[in-house]
Amino acid sequence: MKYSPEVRVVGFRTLLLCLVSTLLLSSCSLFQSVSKGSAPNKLSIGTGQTHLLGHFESKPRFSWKIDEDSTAKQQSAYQIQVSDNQKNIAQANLWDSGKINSNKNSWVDYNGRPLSSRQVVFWRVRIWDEHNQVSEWSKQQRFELGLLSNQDWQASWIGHPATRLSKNPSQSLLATPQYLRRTFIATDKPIKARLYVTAKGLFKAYVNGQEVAPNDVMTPGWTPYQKRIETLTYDVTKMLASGGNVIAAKVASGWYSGRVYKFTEKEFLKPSRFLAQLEIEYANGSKQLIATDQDWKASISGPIEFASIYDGERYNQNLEDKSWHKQGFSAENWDGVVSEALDHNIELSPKQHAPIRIVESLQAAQIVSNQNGTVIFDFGQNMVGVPKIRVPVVANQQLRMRFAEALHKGEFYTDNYRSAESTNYYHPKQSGYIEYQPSFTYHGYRYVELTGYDKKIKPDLSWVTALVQHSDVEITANFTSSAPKLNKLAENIVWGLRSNFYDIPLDCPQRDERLGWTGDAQVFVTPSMYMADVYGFWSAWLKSIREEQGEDGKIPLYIPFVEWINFASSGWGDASTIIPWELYMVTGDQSILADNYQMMKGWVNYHQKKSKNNISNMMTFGDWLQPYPVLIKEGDKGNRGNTDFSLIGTAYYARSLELTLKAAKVLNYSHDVAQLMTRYNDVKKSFLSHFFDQNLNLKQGIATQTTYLLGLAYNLFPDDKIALAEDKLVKLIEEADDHLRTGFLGTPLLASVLQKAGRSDLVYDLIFKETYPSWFYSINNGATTTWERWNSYSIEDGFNPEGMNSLNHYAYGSISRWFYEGMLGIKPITPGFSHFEVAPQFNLKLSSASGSLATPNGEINVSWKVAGKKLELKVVVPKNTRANIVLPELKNNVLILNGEKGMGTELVNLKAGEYVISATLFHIE
Ligand code: RAM
Repeated sequence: MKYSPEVRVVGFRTLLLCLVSTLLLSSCSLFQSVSKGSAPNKLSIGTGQTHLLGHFESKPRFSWKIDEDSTAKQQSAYQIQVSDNQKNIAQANLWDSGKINSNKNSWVDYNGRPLSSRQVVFWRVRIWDEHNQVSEWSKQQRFELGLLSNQDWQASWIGHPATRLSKNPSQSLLATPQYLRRTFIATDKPIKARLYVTAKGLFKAYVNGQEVAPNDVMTPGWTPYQKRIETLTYDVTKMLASGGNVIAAKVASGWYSGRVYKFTEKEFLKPSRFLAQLEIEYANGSKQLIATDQDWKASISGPIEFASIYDGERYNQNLEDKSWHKQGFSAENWDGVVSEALDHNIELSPKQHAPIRIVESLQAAQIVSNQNGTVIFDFGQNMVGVPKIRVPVVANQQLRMRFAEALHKGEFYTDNYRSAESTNYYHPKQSGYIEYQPSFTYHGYRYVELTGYDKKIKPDLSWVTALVQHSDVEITANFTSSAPKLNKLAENIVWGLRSNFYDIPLDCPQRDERLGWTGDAQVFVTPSMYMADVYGFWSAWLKSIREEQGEDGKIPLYIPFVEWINFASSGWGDASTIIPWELYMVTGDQSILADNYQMMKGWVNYHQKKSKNNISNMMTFGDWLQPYPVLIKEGDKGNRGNTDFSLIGTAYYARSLELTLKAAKVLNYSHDVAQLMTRYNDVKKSFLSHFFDQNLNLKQGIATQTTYLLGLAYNLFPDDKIALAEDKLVKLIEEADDHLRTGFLGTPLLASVLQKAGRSDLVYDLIFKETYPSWFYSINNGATTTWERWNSYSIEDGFNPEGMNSLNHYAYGSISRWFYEGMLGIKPITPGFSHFEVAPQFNLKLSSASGSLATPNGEINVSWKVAGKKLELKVVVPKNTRANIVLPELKNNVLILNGEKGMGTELVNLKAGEYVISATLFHIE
């Protein structure tokens, strides 16, 4: 379908539409007097942090935005002042950047006196607009650094001297959780108190019986613990009293020494350790330090008898003493602790991104069955977190909580949890109502089943609330359209994001896996950036990847690495080049390239080691879970698809070289540029000659959609062969009755390749396909998240019999990238969207679409409607950016600008403002 629009600009909020070619650009500025503009706002530091306690950088990066109501459209200069004195910020005793002529408004490096641990810092910024008019100063932003190095710690790791082991509900023995406490006297009411805290394992900290951070869960999160453990900083000033105080914690093994895939028994037995440093300041200037040391008491006889990430928790009310963390409790029966010195080679550093938090609570939607003392609650949404229950129980009658993502003919379907028990037990001491929410486990579920409650009382929806947990990132996704099923898909994809952004990017949140699989991550990074504020999340995980990279450049399959599958895979390890580059394109932050450049180089060298004459023989998971695989060997499940493994490896080798080359260019590493360029061209040439004949037929093996997708998406075909490759791809799609035949690697490439080939209509066809394999197929079969397999479940045939069958995998959610880049048409021209394109792909399947994309400069908004032959498009261009609007066949049309006729071939370099464009669609094909 094509449109021939007559374009008419009918209105806009902020003055003019610069409807001209680049030549006319200079006449496009606004000849209006600009009064002192309002101050810049939305200040943030680091990778966008606005939570400013315990910051991790000694050299912070500063970002801000131009106020939306300001008359300024562009920034021409900025000035930053940094001080340790709020009242005297004008003196900027730490740093005054002076006036810097630049439109840069994010990720500006601090360049002043070195900052140190605990330091309290104030900063502000002002800007000059396009007419050199200076703004007011922004409000000051205060931030405080965490403990930046191991030297800042006087505390020791502590824990119970003995290890008690328990099993139920897991098949594995695990060290039981520990309870720790210490009393101390505060000489006065503090004016400031900070708790710096972490664990080898998981912790929940308390001051005087009060939970320090009730919504923070599973802290400190998951890093390569043998290299680095993150620490958290909390303000506990108000929790402390003059006189006697208690600081306490409960700790469990978590990812540190709990069951993670198949840790060896030996590692299960390693008990957790706790580290805390409470630093108190008094009005008279004196200070007090309470650190974890020999003076603490410990118990392994608390109510949480068992806790495992995969298997659940066991809680025994008989062992509960509600005052264990308060004053007045006698810890006489508790034991002394062992204390262990800090490890020289394990870095302690402040957490780089928001912890996992309870972000929402959901009410149960319905009770789906209630038979023989077993009741099943349906939350209507597959999700991740823990339940909070308030349930009537009978003394000494165990209450059991099970979880499921789906029901199968009314039955609880838990097969796909594999060996993860995901079951909680509560042993009540007395009859009556109990309240409970697990502390050290999490579940991926939609349904909760309770057994063992007081049968005399009729189950009630209020018994169970779902506490939704994920890394506390802001979800910005707001794509919507005239097609309800498409909107449902968009919603499901966001739930996939919410479910799997669990301190690290997980493949799935429910079975005995839940690992940071690199392949899944590289296909979802960009869409996730369009849907949520996840830059800090990704850049923190990249640090973990760097730490896990082998000396030979090898990138493990999942990060953090635990001993299970110990090799590298093409398409997976390439996360190390793809993610930094994609993040750079979305944010414009060069430091993400600088930080990861050595890793990128290491990985392309590893590719080289795994290649002969530029042709890869690296292992690969292939086009994982491609539908309709042709089974070649007996017993083969076809999980790796039919795209030639060596072709995949070589394509990724070339892609990683290309991205490393691009990074070297941005970073001005000219020596590397020359070398990488030669290697890249060589691999490209080999790719073509080794795998394809003159007519782009494969020399051997099966030609798949992904074969041509890889070549096209990664620019591996020469210009004069692109059209031919596109034809071959389209033919393969047509042969599949306009269905995709792609797995994890091919699927994310479909939309952009087809759009480039001028076949956005085919992208729409694929997205709107109702039959297997397609996205809507899952929705037709009741999906509320994205599935691991195109056919994980069908109403007709039930569950896919394969054990590997997650109903909450984000990988196929990669299509959401095209909701933003295709349907709305928003793509960066320059990194960070300071210059971007809006080229919406219209199609009869949609009469409207709208949404926004958050960029470092503010939100880009696009919405369009098509009614009959009338198109109405609205675009909001954020301050300090420029947009090109690309409409089909625009050059044939007379344009009307501000009521006046104007000629233009393109809508280019449009400045900040709101643009409303009407067009007539002459003919629709
Ligand atoms: C599965 C994971 C993941 C995938 C690997 C190859 O077990 O769930 O999604 O990347 O295998």
